[in-house]
Amino acid sequence: MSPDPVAVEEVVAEQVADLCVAAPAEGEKPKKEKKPKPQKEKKEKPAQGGGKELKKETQLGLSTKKADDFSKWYSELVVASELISYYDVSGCYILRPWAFSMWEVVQRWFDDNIKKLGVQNAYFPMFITEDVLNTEKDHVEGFAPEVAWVTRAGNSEMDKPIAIRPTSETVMYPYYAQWIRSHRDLPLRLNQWTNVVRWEFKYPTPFIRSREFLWQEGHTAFATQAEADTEVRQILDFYAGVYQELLAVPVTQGQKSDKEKFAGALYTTTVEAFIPDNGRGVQGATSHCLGQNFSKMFGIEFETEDHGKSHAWQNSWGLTTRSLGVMIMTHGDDKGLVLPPRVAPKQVVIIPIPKSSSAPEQVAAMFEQVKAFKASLESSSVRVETDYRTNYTPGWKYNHWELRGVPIRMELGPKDMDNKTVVLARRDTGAKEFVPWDQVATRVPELLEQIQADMLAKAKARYDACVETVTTWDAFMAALNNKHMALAPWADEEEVEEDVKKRSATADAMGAKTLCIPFEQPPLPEGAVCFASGKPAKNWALWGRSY
Ligand code: 87F
Repeated sequence: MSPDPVAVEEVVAEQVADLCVAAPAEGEKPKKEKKPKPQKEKKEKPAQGGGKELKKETQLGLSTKKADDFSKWYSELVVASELISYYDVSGCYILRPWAFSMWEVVQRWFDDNIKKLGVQNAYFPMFITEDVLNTEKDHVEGFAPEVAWVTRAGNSEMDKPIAIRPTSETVMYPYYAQWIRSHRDLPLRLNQWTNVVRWEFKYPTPFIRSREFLWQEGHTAFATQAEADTEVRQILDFYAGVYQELLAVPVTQGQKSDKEKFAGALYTTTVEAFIPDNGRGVQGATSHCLGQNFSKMFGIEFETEDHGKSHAWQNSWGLTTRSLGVMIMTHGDDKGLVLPPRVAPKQVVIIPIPKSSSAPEQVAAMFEQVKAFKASLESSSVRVETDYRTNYTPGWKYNHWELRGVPIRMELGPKDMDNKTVVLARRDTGAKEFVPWDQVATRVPELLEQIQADMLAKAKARYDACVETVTTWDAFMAALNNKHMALAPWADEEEVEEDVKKRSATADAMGAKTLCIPFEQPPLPEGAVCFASGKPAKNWALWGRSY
């Protein structure tokens, strides 16, 4: 049963109000954690039938436009579309079935692909002793403030506090050291699908930054660097595939600067997305080559074919539920979610529209026809929802399914029954077409593919329009303040990056960072100089304000 739209509205308004109180100015770090208020979520009352619906109809949907207040629009959207419920631990969110089933699509796709590479799934515990966590002290140091600890069981303080995994290098690698003895034990390629906890103090945003999140983390070990290097890029291609092929979100693939790479890694590769509406870059997923850094720390050593000793070459790579947030932000509009067909939990919603004057046999025939379409589409693996509810008007139902982002709405009214046609309405463009019954089974899958392709193309055009090629500081600042990214020649120096971050911060906007050094580099002109330091440029870097 769907919730009463009025009740939902009230809850949304309350939750958004809660959020807004705590919201710092854009780019500003909150000083102190706000103590979460106990949740006051109201019972979602089932809808009452009858004449009240028309009045309620006007209240369904979002009260904020994407262009007017992006972050308010987003907070409202994720709740109203039933993806998320807020929780009384600040920075934690409930993923409702509409969100979780999209995560399952991402999981299935990625899981199938890594298994083809020979990666196996496993599960390691979520608790880490202090001693083990400190094995990689140097790399954890910067992250230490985000590690959450269990210090008490029942009423007794624990002898030694136990950390909750923020990532699992230290959990897994002591066992890699035990399991890897000979070159015959390599490669070792494990992945786990888990939750992790990072007690961040930056302002939380559903999906994008939460204190507990879901991810996969892959941890692999090889005999040679060449094998490790190859895998880093294969995995990064899969990440680009998740974003572009499933979520219809364009990304740039590249390498992180030394300042932005994972401190424990030899190098870090990344897929970078961008939210045009607030001008923020967002790291989509990272694939690291750890080199021999961790194998040396954890003693992951093997006997080589010629009876020598060598430390293993390792990679680690992770993709989180943040990916869903990027997709929601990219495609959503003032009516709600716009879901790319490949991840949409339901790809088509069929809505029969009987007239109040229709005879019972006519209604029955119409409902039978809806059932037949559902069966036929499901037999070609289309995910179908049907909405037979009689206590809502067609308009209310259209709004409801638009809010939830279903890619195609199929309408079947009395005239369509006479003409043996249906109406197909696209969520992404609003375009409608009449389709004869005998063509529905072929037209719907074709249209879904079209929508998928069009959504990516549209997002790609917007993304590309947000990349400004600049060579001077002034042009760089103009690009940033225009909510764009800047592709700029630079000297690839950490000090310069720090300096740029400071200098590009303004009263109401944070400083810019390198998002990545794109793998696809335009030619660097002879004598090109760094836009920020004037020193000889080494490459083109993509810069932006970012999450
Ligand atoms: C937070 C607290 C403690 C990120 C942290 O990117 C440690 C860490 O090591 C930490 N936040 N990281 C880096 C994670 C590196 C790497 N781990 C496997 C990934 C992908 C999956």
